Amino acid sequence: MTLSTSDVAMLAERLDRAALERRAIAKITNEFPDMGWDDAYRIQDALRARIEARGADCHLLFKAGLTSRAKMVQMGVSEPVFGFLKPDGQVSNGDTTPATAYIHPRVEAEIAVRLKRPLKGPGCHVGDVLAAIDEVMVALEIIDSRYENFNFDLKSVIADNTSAAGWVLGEPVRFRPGMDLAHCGIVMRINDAIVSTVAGSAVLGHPAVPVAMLANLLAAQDREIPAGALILTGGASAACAVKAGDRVDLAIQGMGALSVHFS
Ligand code: OOG
Ligand code: MG
Repeated sequence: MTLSTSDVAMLAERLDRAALERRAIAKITNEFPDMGWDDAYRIQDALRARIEARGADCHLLFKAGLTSRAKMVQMGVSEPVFGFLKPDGQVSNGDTTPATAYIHPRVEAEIAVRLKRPLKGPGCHVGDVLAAIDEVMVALEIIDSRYENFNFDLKSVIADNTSAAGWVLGEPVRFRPGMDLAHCGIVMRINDAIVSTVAGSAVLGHPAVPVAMLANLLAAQDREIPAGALILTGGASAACAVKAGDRVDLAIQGMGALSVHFS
């Protein structure tokens, strides 16, 4: 831990403003190269406190990111990160969202899970996660880094709440034993052209793995993933830039499909 409480507050405000004003900023590690991992999550927590002070309730909305090899290669990093989703970022399935609501939006094909019971680490593993999943959903995350040219390192992106901006969910599907989240096919199309075909196992071998990692990370702060939590498990393939006029369709075997349009 190297940042003072006032630096943490100042950086959270800088990132919050950049998002509100849709203006990209330099990555914060340029100015604070010695900041620690704990500092990065302290800034993210301060950012969440600012957003919740405006009336949003984020306590059931979690996301993992950089959980597939394709995403890690695309962003030049080697470890997953965790953040939260903003309630007002949700776009209904089939709806239109203005491209101007973002700085430089990209879409990601993800599997989302909803828990029926809490998950508490340390020692949380895939078996615990599978026993706790109530529903699974097709999910499209609309990420939007607050950093210029989507250029960041892990600490900067954690502080920036892992580029969280928008999200779209398909219809919830009851999770049944035997439902295979690793070998299900995932197909994303933009304007009818296939941009990715991948399987659930692209996400750390199984999308339940990042959920267990999140429970274990929260345990270090004596927190848990509560019952009822929604978790986006991370892009299974590289993120794709989108612009006004684009239509995105995402289908996952056994879970259904969703679509969203950018105006
Ligand atoms: C960081 C967030 C990544 C995912 O699903 O991998 C993420 C980024 O790539 O901007 O949400
Ligand atoms: Mg994502």
